Amino acid sequence: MFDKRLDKKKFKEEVESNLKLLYRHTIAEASQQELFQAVSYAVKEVIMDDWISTQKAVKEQGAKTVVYLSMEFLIGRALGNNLINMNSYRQVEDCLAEMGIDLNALENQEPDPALGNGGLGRLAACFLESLTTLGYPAYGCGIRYRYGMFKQKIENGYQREVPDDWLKDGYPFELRRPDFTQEVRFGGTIHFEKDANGDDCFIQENYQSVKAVPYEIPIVGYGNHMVNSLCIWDAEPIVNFNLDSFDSGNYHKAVEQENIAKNIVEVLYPNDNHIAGKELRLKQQYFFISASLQSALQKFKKTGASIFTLPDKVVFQMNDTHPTVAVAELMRLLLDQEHLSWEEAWGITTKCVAYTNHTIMSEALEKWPIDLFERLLPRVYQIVQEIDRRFVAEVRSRYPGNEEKVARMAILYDKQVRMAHLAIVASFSVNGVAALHTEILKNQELKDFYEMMPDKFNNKTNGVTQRRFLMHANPWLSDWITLELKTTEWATNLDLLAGLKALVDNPAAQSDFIEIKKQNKIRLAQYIKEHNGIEVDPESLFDIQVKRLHEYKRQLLNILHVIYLYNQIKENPEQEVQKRTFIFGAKASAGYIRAKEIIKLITSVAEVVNNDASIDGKIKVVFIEDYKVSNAEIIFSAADLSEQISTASKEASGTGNMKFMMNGGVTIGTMDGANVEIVEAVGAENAFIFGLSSEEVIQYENHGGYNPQDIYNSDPKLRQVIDQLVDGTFAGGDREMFRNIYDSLLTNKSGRADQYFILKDFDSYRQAQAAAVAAYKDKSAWARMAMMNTACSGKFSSDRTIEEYVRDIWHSQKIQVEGK
Ligand code: GPQ
Repeated sequence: MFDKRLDKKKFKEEVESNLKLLYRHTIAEASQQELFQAVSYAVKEVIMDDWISTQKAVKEQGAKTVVYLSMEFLIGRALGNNLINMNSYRQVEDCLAEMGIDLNALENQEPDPALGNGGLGRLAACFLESLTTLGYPAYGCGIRYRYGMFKQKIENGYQREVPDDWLKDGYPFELRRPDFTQEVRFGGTIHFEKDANGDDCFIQENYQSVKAVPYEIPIVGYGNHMVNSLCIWDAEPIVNFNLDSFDSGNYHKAVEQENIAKNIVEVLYPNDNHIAGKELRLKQQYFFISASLQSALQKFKKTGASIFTLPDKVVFQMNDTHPTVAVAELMRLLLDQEHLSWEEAWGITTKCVAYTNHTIMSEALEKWPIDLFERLLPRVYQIVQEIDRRFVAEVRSRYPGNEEKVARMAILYDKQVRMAHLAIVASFSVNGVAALHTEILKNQELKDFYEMMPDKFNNKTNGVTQRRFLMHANPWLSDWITLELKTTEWATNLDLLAGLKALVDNPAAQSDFIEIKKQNKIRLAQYIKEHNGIEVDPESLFDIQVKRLHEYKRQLLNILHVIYLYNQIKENPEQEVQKRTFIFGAKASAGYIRAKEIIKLITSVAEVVNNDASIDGKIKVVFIEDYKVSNAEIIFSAADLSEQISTASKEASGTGNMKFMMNGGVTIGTMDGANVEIVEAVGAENAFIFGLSSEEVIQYENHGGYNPQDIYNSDPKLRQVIDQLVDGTFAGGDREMFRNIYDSLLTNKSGRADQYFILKDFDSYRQAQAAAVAAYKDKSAWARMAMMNTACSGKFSSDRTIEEYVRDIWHSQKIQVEGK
């Protein structure tokens, strides 16, 4: 169905005219990048009409708007996905082919806007896409980082971080909106004066301020003409040089302001599930929150409605604790600008804000030193103090004499502001991101809060958009699904994939499925050849772990198991074994030393294994450089086995697990996060589950851990693997290179020995791996398993997740947008 406005002739003319306007070039003269820009502008031209219509419809229909506040939006490339969602991908592909242009090559010209770290940022992007596809008015608010997530280079086996200058050629899909500029103030001193009416009036002096300028990126819904916006804020200095009359004082002030503005949005902190606690990070948080809330209130006030109806018209969903200063900022605006009483302001705020928790990792829970917080945000801090004072009084009256509880629950405690507590106290909804995670929040991490306010707590199991991760990422499988189901409806109703269950025993369907997987493996093998120079065999079992590098995600368990296999193959050279390719992709936070050591271990094992002629290519190890949304799309579709092996209880949900599943990857994993629900959906017989349960892990943790030495001493093959970390086998004879990893597993030099239960779970993992390989031998049985995974993945569409948020939290309504 070609979007009728994307008339071929007109489209071609548009591309040519864009090339002329932007570059004074003809098609023949244009570079690939110029062609990408010209084509993107031509596509944007069409999007614009729907964008305008959507704005109009939202206004006219007065529907409630979801405002998704997030420090991260990992949106990935836009061109291909916009075309998919406009139902025009194939037509534009043909049209460009007629002009001698390869759409796929153009897509590779697009920078991959990496305004996020990993799962949390990607979830926000999937949510915006699903909200739009489902017809709900929504916008995301975030930061227009000058440099997003760094690019990863692997040099000599080590990760090197290279700045991601994603804006260098200009980003065609954004729109600068200077008329919606806001001022954001930091620091200074505050006092109150009486105004003419005798009311307290709040005065801030000697503050620094910056201009927040929004850029909007269109979020295109699938086949419904709806276009929502992602609004990302840039910072600009507030004073302008007046070249005629500046004295040196002004000059310095101007330069200073320029620097403050530049610094704020300079770079995304590359920490995932970990808080660096830097002042600049708090500045970033307040910067985009203050701008977003001021702007939301202005928009609302334009409608002329009473401020007391704000909760009927907007809901602010806080993506983890990063945006939770929103609680106090909304209070500030209602108190100081709208002149409401505390009770009135609190009544409104607590009906407008909701909080999603994404982790139980204690190092990820944000706590700001009070002195820093107060210095940077003096008025906001006063408000937090008052929220805390009232909350603590409430806890005391509910639990008289229980000062331990007060200490555990207070917002301000031990010279720190606990952002999660601020969020929970103010929010009308607190949700976890998978059933198991929410249970752990209720029964462990947030137990006190759950007991005091049980009604706030709810679960919203994550999901992912099938438009990007199936339709765009895996066109072969998508076409086949459409052919078999005789409809494209699954694009917006993923439960329909259940219809494929009828085919899982059909030999013809099985061989189609195998052939599609093979094509995807060949595509990935080509990528690996081009980017890593490693030859991998598409007939081998592709075993893939791609995600951020974190000890709790246990890439270390995976690579230790690879070492174990390597040893077995070397010891038994005659034995027939399944050919396997172990593929990793992971960025480590720049300051996370252990994570970087694990990358070096993986690349070092790869070096040895891949170059050992004696094992005859039976196993290969590949570390894919610079794992990001764009290459993720070709990775998920190529997996036979999906590694989801976090220490049980640690992975809140995981979303990569869902992307693999949709594409027919079979999970090898622990009963953690959403794996639990994946297994429930697909059946335990169609996954390989191993390891401690979350209860067992928590039990051990509550009793100081366990003793890995016992396992080391009783399992000689595992001991051999661990010893190889310090005998130079994978380090060119260097016995120290992996000493820290070795120590972390066996001693408690730096914290608990084997904190992530790698030795404890090793044997069970080894067995699960062996079972997977045995199952893979039977091609037909494996195809059945893989097909069952696709067929049962309906639940993991972010459309389902969004409908649940709407039903239980947001209570917003769909709107209709008339296409032009
Ligand atoms: N997650 Cl707190 C991140 O990606 N970054 C973070 O800073 C925090 C959480 C992830 C979490 O680890 C995954 O289990 C989830 O699937 C994901 O958020 C989305 O909820």
